[in-house]
Amino acid sequence: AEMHYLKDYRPFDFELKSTGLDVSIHGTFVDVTARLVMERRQDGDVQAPLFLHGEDLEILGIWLDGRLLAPREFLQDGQGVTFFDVPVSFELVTKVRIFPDTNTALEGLYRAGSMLCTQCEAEGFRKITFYPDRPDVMAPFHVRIEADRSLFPVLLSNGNPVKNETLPGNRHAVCWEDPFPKPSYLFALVAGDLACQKDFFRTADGRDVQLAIYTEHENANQCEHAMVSLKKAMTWDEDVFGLSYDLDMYMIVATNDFNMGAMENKGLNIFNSKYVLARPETATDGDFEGIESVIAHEYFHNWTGNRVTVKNWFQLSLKEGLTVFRDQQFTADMQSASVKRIQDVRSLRARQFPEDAGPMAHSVRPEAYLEMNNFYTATVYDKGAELIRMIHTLTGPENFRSGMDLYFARHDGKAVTCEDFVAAMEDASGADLSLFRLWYAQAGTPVLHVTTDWDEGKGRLTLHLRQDIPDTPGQKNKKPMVIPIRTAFFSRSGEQVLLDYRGKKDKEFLLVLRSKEESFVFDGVSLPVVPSLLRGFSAPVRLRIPLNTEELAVLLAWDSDPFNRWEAGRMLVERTFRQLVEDHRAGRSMVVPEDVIAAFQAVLENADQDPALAAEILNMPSEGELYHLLAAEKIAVNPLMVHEVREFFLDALARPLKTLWERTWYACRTQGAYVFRAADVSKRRLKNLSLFWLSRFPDTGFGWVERAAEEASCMTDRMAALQLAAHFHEEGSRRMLLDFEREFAQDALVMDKWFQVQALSRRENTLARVEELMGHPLFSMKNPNKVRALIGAFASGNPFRFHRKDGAGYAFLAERVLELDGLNPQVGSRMVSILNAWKTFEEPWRSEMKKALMHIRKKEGLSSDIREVVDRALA
Ligand code: BAL
Ligand code: ZN
Repeated sequence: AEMHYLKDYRPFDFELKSTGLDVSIHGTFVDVTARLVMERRQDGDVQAPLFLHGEDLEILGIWLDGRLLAPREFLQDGQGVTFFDVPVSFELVTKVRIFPDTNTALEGLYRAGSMLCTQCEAEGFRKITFYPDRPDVMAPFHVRIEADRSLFPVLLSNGNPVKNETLPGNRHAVCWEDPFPKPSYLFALVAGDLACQKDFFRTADGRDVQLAIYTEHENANQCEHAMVSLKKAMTWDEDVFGLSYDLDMYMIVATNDFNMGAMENKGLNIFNSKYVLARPETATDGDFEGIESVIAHEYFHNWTGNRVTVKNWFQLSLKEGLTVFRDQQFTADMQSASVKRIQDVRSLRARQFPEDAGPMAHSVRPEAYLEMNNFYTATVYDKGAELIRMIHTLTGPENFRSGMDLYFARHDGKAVTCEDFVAAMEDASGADLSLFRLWYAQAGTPVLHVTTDWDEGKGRLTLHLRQDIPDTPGQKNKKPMVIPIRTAFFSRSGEQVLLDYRGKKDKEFLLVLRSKEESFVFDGVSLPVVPSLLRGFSAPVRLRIPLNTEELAVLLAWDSDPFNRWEAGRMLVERTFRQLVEDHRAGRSMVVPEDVIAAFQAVLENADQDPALAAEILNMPSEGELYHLLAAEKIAVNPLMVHEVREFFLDALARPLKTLWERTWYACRTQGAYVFRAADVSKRRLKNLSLFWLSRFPDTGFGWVERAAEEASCMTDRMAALQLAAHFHEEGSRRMLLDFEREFAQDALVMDKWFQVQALSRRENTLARVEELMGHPLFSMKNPNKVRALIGAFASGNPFRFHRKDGAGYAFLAERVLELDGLNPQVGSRMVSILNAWKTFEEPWRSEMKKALMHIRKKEGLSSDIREVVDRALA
């Protein structure tokens, strides 16, 4: 593999008129015949040879306009095949053999249990056949699949089925036609013995679309929630964006062996079964939420991604940022909008901010990549969605909708760029987004510094704003960006006050910082006010504003923006934590101030007003989140110290609230059968948060956990109790885990939870237990869900036990990464990225992490996926 640069982009010199595939499935191999009708583009290089990508393909024959080519008439290497002499218009037929059974990378065509399925994004199609495997080459597909009828009764591909054939020797074939031209990354094929749940959806213009969810037979009864979610998503996209589905069929296939969450192949989504299968006895509220949002995300791609696709992979955020924004809006409408926003920002800070501050930092539209699979990142997805959200804020909802309409009117059926999207938004809204474009090009999280100046005599308040954008690898001395800042002010008694800004009285303002520094002047400020800035997290920046405990308590209690209430709570905790860290380092005794405790006590006392929000506010930062907080302030992380200080803080906060937590636990018990609905979900969340706090008391804690476990009647409550037991009680958890294992040994997804709970245990012997669990008959390094549940959860979800001072956690991870390098480099690359933050740690952690990275780098023939990450981490 070699580096790819955005600046080197060139259009393809040929036009692909149509693609015909004939896929013949046999015992241990599959033969793929591709028929490509092509024409040299007159506006291209008329001398250019024809290059087709192709990897790990055994050539059975190549025909040009019906003539079998001799091997000297083309040149094959590890990347593909080159033809130096092709006519202006021609038909090229290639026949290759591939081996899905030995494909452990789960890219291209591979075996997943008893079925065969594909994953082509980004560059997997080249492992199926020779092809111009780039997203700007689009063609209508005609696909014929032939296989044994007993082993593979179901044969699926994109579009509509047009023909069935019965063949000798118990074989059969199905032909599929996809009339919408598409790039190869959206191709899909599934063959297997699958159960199907059917339904239909009537579009706004009265067409009936057949809906089908395919699973293995034993999971046939677990698709109802996915189906309901799909219909909700289809309705929402019509209501909110005027977008209807286009084909006659929409199919989803669930598989246990999948690298990602799901894949939006045209008309035939393939899903990690984690995002399809659910029933109350086996799935948690989080699982139900995840299914609803991923089903919607993949469905929304049909317009943002498939109908309008990307010109090259540097533009990935064009479809991903936009589609994440759309699925966030959808979830906000279906569930609690404020909880959704809080959780998304929390995850942005936990995953994207560190990425933006680390060795893999890249802009939302990256400039270069070695391995494209490494750029399916929090930056491209989640920061990308924040960029769309800022455009939405800057233009307003109506203009945003007009911009979307214009975007589809201009670009339907085409492969375009992020720039095309911004231009459509600009043209439809009249807004000037020229400076805004820097967000696509500049990496790094801007820091927004705010100071206030109150002239009591004049009744004038001035906000001084300044932005700093940190240097990132390959990018220095950045230009100021456009930062939309939703702003309001509160009196000390919690009223949102009316102020004058540029001659206009209002209660909320959209301030837009466009230069390095700017001051904003408000009049009519006769009494002291507390500023509430960046409401709803209106820009992905780090806000630095000196508010004291009293001011933060006002916002925590009274801010009319629920996000900023939560944010005030966070600021309060972070300030307290930093003070405790200083005390700890100076050898002073630590004290949590009374007024901090009182502020959170007030939230808990009023929790019934908005249980969902209270549960978010009272859910304290994890150790991992506190590492990021310190790293952002250039304080080297000492995991032992963070643990000790956080535990001290939690104890200090738990003690005075004990009876309140008990009362809350009782008050949040839901009656009757499990229903996945927002009101119940938030009650369960607050109840299980109560249990967390109660479980911390050494004398009574396990009693509470046992009691909660006994009366748990859904998986959400069971898992909450099991996790706490696994943290705090060796004997008790052993028994509960054994029972759980016996009950669910047959259910792969539930067993993922069982592995994960143990990997997350805060008990001292967790690393040894994780190593032991690798030998469990149900664990497999070949299954990405299992790797994530055990190794991923331990290394990224259990920082206290992973970041051992002796480096044993790192050495363990390095061995797993080397193992994955040979099996599944994509998953291996995700695992090794956990070490990217090594420079933010104190000694000896820092050196131990570096040692693990160097050990990995020593391996010869390291995959490009893992090599790219390790090289950048050590650069
Ligand atoms: N396109 C890869 C999976 C997704 O983002 O939907
Ligand atoms: Zn996506």
